[in-house]
Amino acid sequence: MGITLYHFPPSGPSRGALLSAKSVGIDVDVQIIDLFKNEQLKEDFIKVNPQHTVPTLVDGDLSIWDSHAIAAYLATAYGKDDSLYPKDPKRRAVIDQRLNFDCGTLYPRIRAICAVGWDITPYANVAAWVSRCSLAIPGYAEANQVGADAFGKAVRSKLAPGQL
Ligand SMILES: N[C@@H](CCC(=O)N[C@@H](CS)C(=O)NCC(=O)O)C(=O)O
Repeated sequence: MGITLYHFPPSGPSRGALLSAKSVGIDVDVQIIDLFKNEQLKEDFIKVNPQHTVPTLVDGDLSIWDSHAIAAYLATAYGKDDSLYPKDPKRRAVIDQRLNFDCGTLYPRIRAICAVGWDITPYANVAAWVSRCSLAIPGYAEANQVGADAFGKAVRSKLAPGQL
C-alpha cells in the first residue's frame, strides 16, 4: 500500500513535508486539500486528521500530522541511512532542537514575512540556507517555489496598495 500525503502547495508546513519525502527519496501519493475552499473541514478529512491540518500523512494504519513529525517519521522509516535523522542521541537531539525551534518559534514569526517577498539578501545566513536548500533538496523548485509563490500572491492580494 502506498503512502498518501494530504497537501496544499501554498502551505509552508505542507511543502516541508513534501520536501522531506523528496529528501528521503520516496514517492508519495499527493492528495490536494484546498484550504482556500475549506476542504480540510470535510467529514472525510476530519476522520483522517481531527485537527484538520495539512500536511497529513497516511502510511497503512498510521495517520500522522505536523510537518516535523512527518519529516522524522519518513527519515526513520524510509531513510537509506540515518544521515537525515541520526540514531546517535546527541546528534538527534540537535535535530530535534531545530525542529522544535521551527515549530514553536521560527515559523510562527516568519510565515507572514516570507510569503510576501521581502528581500532576504541582507540576512546572509538565511539567504545562504535558502540557497543550500534549493541546491540540496531534489525537486525543490517544483515542490516548494510554485506553492510559495501562490501563497505570496494570495497574501499580497489581501494587502492594501503600498502596504508591503
Ligand atoms: N505545526 C504544523 C502546522 C500545520 C498548520 O497549521 N497547517 C495549516 C496550513 S499552514 C492548516 O492546515 N490550517 C487549516 C486549519 O487549521 O483548519 C505543521 O508543521 O504541520
